[in-house]
Amino acid sequence: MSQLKTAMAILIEVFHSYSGKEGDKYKLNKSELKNLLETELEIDGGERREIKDMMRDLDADGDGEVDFQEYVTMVAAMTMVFNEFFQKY
Ligand SMILES: [Ca+2]
Ligand SMILES: [Ca+2]
Repeated sequence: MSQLKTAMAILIEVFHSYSGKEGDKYKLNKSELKNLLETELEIDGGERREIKDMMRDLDADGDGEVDFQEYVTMVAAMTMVFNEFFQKY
């Protein structure tokens, strides 16, 4: 598989490995989101309010959970930040 296709497959796989743990299989609830952020992005979710703020930012349709589209939007936004970082240094 090409590199970009592999990256996409991993994005999908990571989402489902967290979203399928509780409740709606295709959405991340607060604790699933916390697990994903802490494990995959090494964001410290220790502070409860931060996760709550993050959920509110990510939850574009306001249903209280993060669906695949909202997750991809987050990953794309973070990828752009990384890209700027690499261009600077
Ligand atoms: Ca879920
Ligand atoms: Ca949502």
